[in-house]
Amino acid sequence: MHNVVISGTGLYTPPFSISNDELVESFNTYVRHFNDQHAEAIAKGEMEALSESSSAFIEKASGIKSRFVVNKEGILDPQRMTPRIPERSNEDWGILCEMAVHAAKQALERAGRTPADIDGVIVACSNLQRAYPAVAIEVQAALGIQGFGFDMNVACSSATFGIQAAVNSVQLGQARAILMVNPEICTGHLNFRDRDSHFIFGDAATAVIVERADQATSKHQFDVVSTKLLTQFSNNIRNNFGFLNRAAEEGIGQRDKLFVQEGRKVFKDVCPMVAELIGEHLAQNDIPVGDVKRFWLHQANLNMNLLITRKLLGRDAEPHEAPVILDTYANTSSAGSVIALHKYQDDLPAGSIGVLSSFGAGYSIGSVILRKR
Ligand code: CO8
Repeated sequence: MHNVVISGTGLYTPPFSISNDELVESFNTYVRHFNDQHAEAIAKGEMEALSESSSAFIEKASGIKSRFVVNKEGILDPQRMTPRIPERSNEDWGILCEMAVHAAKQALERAGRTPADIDGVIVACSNLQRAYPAVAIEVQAALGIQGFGFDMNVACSSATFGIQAAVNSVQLGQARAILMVNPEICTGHLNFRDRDSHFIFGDAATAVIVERADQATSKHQFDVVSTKLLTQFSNNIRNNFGFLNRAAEEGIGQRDKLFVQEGRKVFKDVCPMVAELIGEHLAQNDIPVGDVKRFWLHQANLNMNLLITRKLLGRDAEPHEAPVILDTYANTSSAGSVIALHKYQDDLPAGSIGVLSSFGAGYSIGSVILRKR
């Protein structure tokens, strides 16, 4: 078995940002229009009036101030409220592939590697663009990487599960190095007409190079000390979109063909599960929680992260102990914790222990213990 390191990370941030105020203005225009259109039915009590959204609520409930998106005008158009992403010819690289390649190039550069050094590609994300061919194989072709590629989806935990799959391949000698990428266009799955969730997600892509420790030369290395994963079935975060929709004439509406959740239940269920899993994982590796210099947590909700670190540390975490990126990126699903890792790692001294952790639909939870080299 080979020892394994993460030798480089990369990030692609889309060019457009939407503030809470912009998003709320578009949502409230839609609400006013809807209520005007249905005024009679609402007055008769046959229909419920829609309520407006508010920037103050969004920031207080989630910590989110803005989000990056691949298309802004389609989302903010109250007549549309969906990103406008034109279909591309099969001869052109797809948009997920393009985002993945941007992030991958930065990760390769930080790892001091070229595509010739990589033996496999894993695309791990929530928001896969099509059934097949695998986006990973497209990324492989776009970068000129030999070997194999496959896609996997474990919702928000796709990156930590992808890292474990990459680590296993390198440990076993099946690959010298793996590129693990997380291109997420969460806005494609988001119902911007749903007041409870219209503010939650943004778009981004991240990349991680996982390679043999004895061959790594990068200045940005972390030993992968251990990985631990957990899944437990829940319907509290769900999206029923899929190819079988067209085979079910009875249909049960469109709402559940986009992201839906019971946010309160998710919050209550997931926080204790995450704290327990990370605590157990550290104990199994004889690492006192107090020795952890950084928690790169999944970036869904600031209050969740504050609660999880408080449960773990027995006190409030200092901002540098659990860096926040969701204020400007919102929830970018699997990319979130990797964005935090990418942006907040260079200041750590050699020997520092950090934990990368994701949590989300499934439920699915991942913990990756890293030691700076
Ligand atoms: N503006 C103003 N008021 C609002 C709004 C709004 N936009 N929305 C709700 N309210 C009101 C409600 O009506 C309610 O009013 P009342 O008290 O009078 O009934 C009040 O505010 C409180 O509402 P909630 O209880 O819903 O609010 P919470 O405090 O629970 O906050 C959150 C809502 C922010 C959603 C919170 O519950 C949360 O973050 N939960 C955890 C969610 C989470 O982490 N989910 C992870 C999902 S991501 C994942 O796994 C990946 C899936 C794949 C990606 C798909 C891409 C799209």
